Amino acid sequence: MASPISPDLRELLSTCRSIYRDAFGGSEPEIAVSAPGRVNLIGEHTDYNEGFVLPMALPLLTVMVGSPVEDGTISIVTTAKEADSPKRTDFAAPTEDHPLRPGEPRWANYVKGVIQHYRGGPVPGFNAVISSNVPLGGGLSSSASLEVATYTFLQQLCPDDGDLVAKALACQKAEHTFASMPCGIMDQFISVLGKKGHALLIDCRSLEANLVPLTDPNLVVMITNSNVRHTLTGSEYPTRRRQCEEAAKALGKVSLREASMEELDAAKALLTEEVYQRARHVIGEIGRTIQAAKALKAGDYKEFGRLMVESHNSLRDDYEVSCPELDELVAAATEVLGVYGSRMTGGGFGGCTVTLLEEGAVNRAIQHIKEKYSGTPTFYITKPCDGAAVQQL
Ligand code: GAF
Repeated sequence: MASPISPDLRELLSTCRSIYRDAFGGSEPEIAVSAPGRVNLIGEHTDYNEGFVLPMALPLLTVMVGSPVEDGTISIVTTAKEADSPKRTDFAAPTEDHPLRPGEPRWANYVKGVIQHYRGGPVPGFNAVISSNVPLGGGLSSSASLEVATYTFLQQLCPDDGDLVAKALACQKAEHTFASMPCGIMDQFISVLGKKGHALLIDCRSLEANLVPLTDPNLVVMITNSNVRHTLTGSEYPTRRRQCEEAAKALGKVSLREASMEELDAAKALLTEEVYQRARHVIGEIGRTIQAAKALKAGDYKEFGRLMVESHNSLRDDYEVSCPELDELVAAATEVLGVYGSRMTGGGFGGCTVTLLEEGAVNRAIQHIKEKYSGTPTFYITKPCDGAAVQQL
């Protein structure tokens, strides 16, 4: 039986349809797909070190509707307010001789990258409209949800072999090559493979995932958007990645996943203090993520919350990817009775925190955070959802 369509999804679909009619001569789209954003509960900056992560897919979605066309042109319209202009772009479907390349408008690069790296195909011309309620640049994977929505749309146009892990990898490659962001695999993986009622413990080395149930009605995952985004993200992420590779190399390891804290300490003299600290975060965080998944499975929310706070402190002090606003939000959340733990989530330098708390503490926590935070926060009370899906029009 099909699950009931959520009000948000209904709204996104109806926005897309009406814009589609306006943009494409009154015709109706034939295909509709959606792909979720994500929140990472723990395991930050571990994915590109072949470590573990524990994200869940969110009920925040990117929707894409459209139809194939005969003339080999791809025409896409976005409704994103924050997107650079123009909001419509037209280009020829790629061929071997004329591959797609990144360019302007920038928002379209995520779509073009996925078309270029699509594993089915050749991709024919098509018209499409995209709309999303994943906050852009909020650390909830708006880009991965756009990439995965695009890939899922292409699967309807010209099917690939249906390999879901390969799908996530192709979307990651699109982000590397068309958005110049050397991200790990977490965001694309969870947007493809998310499961309702579960977080996923993903082993980013083997790309295997274990389901961790999150169905206790007394337990709430609350996201708080700081509504700030510092411009450092773009340059600092590749630097962190390089520092991790440098540390692994000095330790004689393929990745920091292979290294223990004892090995790191023994090699301290070979590393700068900064690189040592980066590696200490990653090695500690990989261990914490495994422990946290065990705690969650056992219903030990206090232990899970303790590990969340430890993770935040390590991201703040050793990895240096937090910012005063995120620190304020975490400090305020952890002062509230009934809150198990809180931490920054995603790449950092702004965006969101994630807080685990008792159902009965939600109003109290929102009130307290609003009073304490120097900015204007936005709150999302969320449940784990399924990954990308084809939708009925
Ligand atoms: C961003 C990246 F895209 C992910 O791959 C991951 O590294 C995350 O930052 C930090 O955990 O979302």
